Amino acid sequence: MTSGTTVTEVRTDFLSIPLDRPLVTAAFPIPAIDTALVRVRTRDGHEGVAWSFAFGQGRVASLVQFIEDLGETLVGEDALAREAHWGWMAGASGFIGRSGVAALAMSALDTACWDVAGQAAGLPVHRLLGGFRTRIETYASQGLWLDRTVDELAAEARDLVDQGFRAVKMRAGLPDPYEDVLRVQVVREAVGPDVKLMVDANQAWDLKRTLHMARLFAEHDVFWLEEPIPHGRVDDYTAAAAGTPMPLCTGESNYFKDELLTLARARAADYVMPDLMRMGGVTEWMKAAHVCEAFGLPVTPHLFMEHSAHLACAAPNAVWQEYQPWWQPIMEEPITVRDGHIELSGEPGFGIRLSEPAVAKYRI
Ligand code: SMN
Ligand code: MG
Repeated sequence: MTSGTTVTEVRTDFLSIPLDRPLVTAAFPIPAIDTALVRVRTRDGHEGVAWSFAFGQGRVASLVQFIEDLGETLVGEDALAREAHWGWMAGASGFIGRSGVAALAMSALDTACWDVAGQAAGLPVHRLLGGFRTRIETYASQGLWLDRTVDELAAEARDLVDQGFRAVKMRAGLPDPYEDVLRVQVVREAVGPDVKLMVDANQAWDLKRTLHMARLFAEHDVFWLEEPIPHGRVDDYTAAAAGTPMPLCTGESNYFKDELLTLARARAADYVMPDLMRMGGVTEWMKAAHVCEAFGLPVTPHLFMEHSAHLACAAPNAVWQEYQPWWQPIMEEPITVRDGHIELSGEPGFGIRLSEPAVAKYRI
């Protein structure tokens, strides 16, 4: 049986979206946002839009190939059968490993099907999924990278506050711990006492260094300390969560709800940060959020604000959508931030309208 939501085409475009200057974290420098853009088209003319990305065109080429391979199996199927597709894609990926490129591919396809589901229902995804709220607090994550001088840090931080952000995230993880502390102090002084300041160390430290740094940062009122330790060291995260004066945030590098369940059971975080790609899309992201809810843990979505803000508005335990405008250049209309919140419209699906000229410009 076929219906209006039967998939007629899955189209994948390979884009490289340039950055003004490379992003520098403790993990690696990032020259451009290389993206696999997915469009799932259906008989009734719906077009579900989603994407996954990686750093490096060779890696994205393999992602595009994986998406095309899994995407072919959706053609002729009902886009609304999201659980069935997710299970099938996970099963088909199991032999080579479901995390990594497979999860990223599943994420774009699953998320695009959710966009179709919203369009077909005439509802924005945040209402389709739960409708807990229509706006979510956001923090600026687009600046304050590790390569900035202290003068640049101060100017950038002030500029973000002038743009209306009430919370900002900076990076840490330099070889000299006192340089990190000085930079945190500079940003705190630049933003003043009323703006929340998150610090992300991108897995640069071990447990001892984390405890030491956290004590030094505490003087500057750090709202959360993010991913200080390699993400798989759950025992060390448990010790860090118990021992750092400020809340600990982790989860962006973990895959699927099972790994977030492990973190939750181990009390290894105060804020859990599920990443849409590493969850394999909306279907699993929401389950992961509910797993965390069962442990009384807040979730804070990692990146992908165009999609994840909907999930944050649907999940009662979600807080703080990361504001990262990497994909704004391919949108017809920018995301609205008002009073430090991302506000969602009532448009069906994710309400994403792509700028075709921009997509054509960045296509490689
Ligand atoms: C981050 C993630 C991906 C690329 C650069 C930086 C960072 C974040 O960990 O949480 O935004
Ligand atoms: Mg991070």
